[in-house]
Amino acid sequence: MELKIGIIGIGAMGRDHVERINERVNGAVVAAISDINKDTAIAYAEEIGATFFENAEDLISSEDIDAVVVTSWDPTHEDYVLECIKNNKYVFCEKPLAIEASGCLNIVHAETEKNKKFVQVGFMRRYDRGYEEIKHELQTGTLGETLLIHCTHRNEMVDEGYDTPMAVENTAVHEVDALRWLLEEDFVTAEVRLPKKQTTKTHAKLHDPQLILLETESGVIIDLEVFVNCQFGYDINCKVVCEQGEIGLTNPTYYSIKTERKDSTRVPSDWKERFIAAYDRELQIWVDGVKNDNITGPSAWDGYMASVTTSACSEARDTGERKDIKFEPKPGLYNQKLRETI
Ligand code: ISE
Repeated sequence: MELKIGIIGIGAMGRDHVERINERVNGAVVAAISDINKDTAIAYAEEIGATFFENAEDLISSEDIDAVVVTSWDPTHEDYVLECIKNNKYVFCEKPLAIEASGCLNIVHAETEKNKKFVQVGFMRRYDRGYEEIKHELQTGTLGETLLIHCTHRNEMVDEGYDTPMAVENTAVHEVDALRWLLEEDFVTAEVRLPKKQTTKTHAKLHDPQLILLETESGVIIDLEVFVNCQFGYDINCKVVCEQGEIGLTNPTYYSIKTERKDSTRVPSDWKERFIAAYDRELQIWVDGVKNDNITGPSAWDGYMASVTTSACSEARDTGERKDIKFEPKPGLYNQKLRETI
């Protein structure tokens, strides 16, 4: 049986997922779309052979739609996800799950009331082969205790609409989730340093770069450089320092060019290129999970924890102080075992 998926929001990420589902994911098809830009959406629906719904709520409740993907404007995520839960429909929602942690909590409560997980959040790094290998290595424990983690999250450049808080909420949020998942523990404190020296390539509303420091429950300290106008490409690094060695992410690459006494490999242009395989696996595993009535990816609780942590980072940045990260008790529904890696 082919899973009939409805997608709300057909901007760049929405179209990327349409292509992915229709061309690379097995067992699913995009059967419907909805978007506030009606004319563009109607034309696009025709092009891909999907039904256009003017009203996203009608798409969600339609009997012809088995599951929903939300890639609309961030402030609309919470309502659409709640609507899906109300209609007992599985929903894959791009980050952020909601604008505020309280919104994520509304979703957590809606799920706990039904005692079922309907929501998966689009934290694709959990499906990246490199992160999976690191997690696997950590689980074997052969390198001893984890002590420190050094990360960089660099984007080639961002537009003038991108401001200082977005570097945390939109960008660093990926490390926040990936590292919680890697270490299987939560963060307890957050600190943000805004270096006096900034890149001349930054914009009026953006402090670039920023340095985030997080500490976990067991005492692992993470330093994360967020540098979103680094100019040379999309550069994601993660080095886990253990008692007896270091485990590091490498950029996936299949060739190098040697010329003029230089040996070079490509730096990806953006996250869609860098994490293409992770996005594909993420949606394939989600589709399989929906069909088996058991989704195992990043949950609404993970969306909430990411939001609580990034809010603490924002507060730390604005006050210049180290902030404690406080969160609600975790409902039992979210204690179910996560997907095994690799
Ligand atoms: C973007 O929204 C993403 O999700 C990317 O993964 C991240 O690297 C980028 O900084 C964000 O703006």
